[in-house]
Amino acid sequence: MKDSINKNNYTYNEISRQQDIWVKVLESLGNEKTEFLEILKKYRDRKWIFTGCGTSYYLAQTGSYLFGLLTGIETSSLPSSEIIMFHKDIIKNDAQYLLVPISRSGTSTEVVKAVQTIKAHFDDIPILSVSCDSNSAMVKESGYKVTFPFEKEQSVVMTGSFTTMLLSIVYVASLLGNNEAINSNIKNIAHASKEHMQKYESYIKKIAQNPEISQFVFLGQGPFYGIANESALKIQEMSLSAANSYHALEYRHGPMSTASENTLITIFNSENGDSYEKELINNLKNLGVKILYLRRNSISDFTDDSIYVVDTLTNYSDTFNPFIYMPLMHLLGYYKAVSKNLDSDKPKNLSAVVTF
Ligand code: F1P
Repeated sequence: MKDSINKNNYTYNEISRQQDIWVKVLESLGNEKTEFLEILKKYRDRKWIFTGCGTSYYLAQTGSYLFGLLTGIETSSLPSSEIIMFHKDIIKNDAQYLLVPISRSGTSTEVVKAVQTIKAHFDDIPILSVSCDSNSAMVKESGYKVTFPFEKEQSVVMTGSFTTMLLSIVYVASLLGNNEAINSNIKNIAHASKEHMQKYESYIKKIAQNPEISQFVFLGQGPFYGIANESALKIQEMSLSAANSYHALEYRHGPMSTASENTLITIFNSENGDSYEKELINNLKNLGVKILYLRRNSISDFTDDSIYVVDTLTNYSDTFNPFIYMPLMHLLGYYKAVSKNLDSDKPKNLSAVVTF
């Protein structure tokens, strides 16, 4: 599938290599299993607040959701700036919380300041950093860490780092339940995701090349809300296109007034969402928009030739489909940029780390 443009593009290479990295990262995290389990057991009665900026904030949204689902631990997610500015309103009693700052670089200003703010104002909030850089300022300020060997991403836009850090969170969470099905899905997810990405790459490329599409909307509920937000950010960063994201049914309450025949609406199927999504799709079709439906293959009895459909090759639950859906959204952003003659390695007005 690689053509010469792709081969020389950091972003494309980092999208393509992501599943291979997951395998190595899981191996490395496996060596720290006992330490992770100790942290989980010690702090399981606290509320774990996941935080980050940009992509890492959207990762906090999906990561906290899945972490809560797998462990039963109470979780929430916040942009790091909220912690800097509103920590006094957020933290009621410090002994009841644990902070999980997330950052590819570990140096984004707000996430580092959020960690410092928590340390300065509260005596008893443990910090468990998640990062692709174990030597970063954020990690050094934290008592605990989830880090792994990671060949630094050269691109400004975060792609493989998002899914890799998400998988590290799911892995750590899985240790508490030690559920056989979950453990086996963790082992298989890299292979399944790669196969899926390769199968659908040309399909996604074709959609991205449709010149009629200039506005993007991403709809997801539950763990897919963070995935919808991250997908919108990828399209904005890479292809400089207008993009928004919502909880799926929220789109009907106002935002759909902006829909047109130039809008592509991507819907991320969830186990709890099936019946609502079918109705939503029928509703949206009346607006004349284009629709891309990423869905579990177990509901493929619902056929509709007037929309784009991607069926998963495997029957994963909502915990694992983020790893199946997200790489395709990376490719959508990448190929939309290519079709607009933009270099996704050099996004406008952006740098790999935002500091101020
Ligand atoms: C987060 C971030 C990205 C964004 C941009 C700059 O960095 O804001 O979300 O896409 O490339 O960096 P980090 O804190 O995860 O390193």
